[in-house]
Amino acid sequence: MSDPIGDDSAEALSTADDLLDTARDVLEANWTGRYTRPSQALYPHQWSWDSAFIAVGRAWHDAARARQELETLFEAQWTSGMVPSIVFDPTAPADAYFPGPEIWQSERSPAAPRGRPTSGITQPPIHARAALEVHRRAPPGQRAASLAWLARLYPRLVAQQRYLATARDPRGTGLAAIVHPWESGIDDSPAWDRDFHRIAVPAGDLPPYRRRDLDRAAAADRPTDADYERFIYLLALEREADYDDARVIAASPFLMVDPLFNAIRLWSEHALAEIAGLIGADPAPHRAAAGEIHEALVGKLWVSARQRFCAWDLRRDQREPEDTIVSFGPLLDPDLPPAIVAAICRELASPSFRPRGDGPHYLVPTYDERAADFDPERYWRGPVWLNTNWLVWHGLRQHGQVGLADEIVASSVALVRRSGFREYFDPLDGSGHGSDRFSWSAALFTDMVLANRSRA
Ligand code: 9WN
Repeated sequence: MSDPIGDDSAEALSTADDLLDTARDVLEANWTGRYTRPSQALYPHQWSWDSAFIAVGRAWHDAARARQELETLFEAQWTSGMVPSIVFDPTAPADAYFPGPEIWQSERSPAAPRGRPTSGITQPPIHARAALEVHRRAPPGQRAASLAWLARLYPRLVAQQRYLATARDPRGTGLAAIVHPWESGIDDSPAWDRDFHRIAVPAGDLPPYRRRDLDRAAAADRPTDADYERFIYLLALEREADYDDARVIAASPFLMVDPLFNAIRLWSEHALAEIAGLIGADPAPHRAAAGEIHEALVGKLWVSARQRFCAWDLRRDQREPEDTIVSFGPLLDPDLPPAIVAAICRELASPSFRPRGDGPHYLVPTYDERAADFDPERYWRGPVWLNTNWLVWHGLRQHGQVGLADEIVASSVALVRRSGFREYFDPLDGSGHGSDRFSWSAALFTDMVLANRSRA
């Protein structure tokens, strides 16, 4: 793309059939029989929000597996309601991923499922929204099975949301806090650098470990060793607290309110209201919960002097100023005031995220390209990811911003055409980074292209 908005969306979509076939192959190859691995080499277990994204894409051609994907994940839900970020696959080799089950030791928590090792933290609660999308795509002959599935999943989805609204909101702010950057799913984002980089790992505190990700991906694409050490240190503190939420929150040096995480929570509450209507439950509590999150998002995370949503470091009561993809998350709120929607769209179309010039450019970078530490290749510190593209695309369409939304689809198609179903992409030259044949890239590409074709 020589021009950031030059690719013709209609043409890109009509010529994407070969890529849709490859996307299907990727999902097929990564299917284990019960769930889909994010990627064969780098992520050989089940990840929480990956499974939700994957189910959304799969639903277009294999509704039964899409349902199974989410059901498998929720089998490992903790009794607290928490859905763990990783469910470990006992058939994967022990050295397949670090940190593995022997490091997490989820069995230390009485709330963890017995005999099913998981991580001890969560990920963004996109699952209710994903379940609704899966149901909407059910072929007519599967409507009854799909409704029965929704009815089975509903109490689990409600428990997941209730957990976040209670255990993760100890100060009653209306917003859920995360205790580890991995919980955001946007792990290494500059959005919380100021807080995260203050964490000094005491010398000799961590036993030696070997990063497995660097065996399988380029070091320049992955988090630095210093950041990785902080990730593992936080994990160790949470493990020491036996993953007891009150103790973790009291001990964690990282306590962050992420606008994207909470916008996803809100979006899922609206989805739960719709699901409740479909299965004969009461939608009202979900609409009320969404309303409360809306008030808190706008009241506490919108920084009018900066004209953007900012992450909130709860420990220091500071709004983080970095301009990242998480600031666009609240577009998922259908009740966002038009003036705020307009401000977000201005930022998305600004030189920070969509520079106009002679060189190629692809949407949407995950960090302000004009920031001194913008890095077009490193994990969450600049590259385009297809899951954040999908979320922003949904948010824009919901607010009638079809032009910008179509540009995101066109960029996504152009990136995949150029580099395949990579985990993330350099917004400046479109090169692929991280793992290859990445499941959510295949799934969400499928969803964006097919939904756009049918304007579904
Ligand atoms: C840690 C699986 C996961 C995604 C996250 C992404 C990355 C893991 C890692 O991979 O995180 O959970 O080892 O880097 O940041 O969003 O769910 O695809």
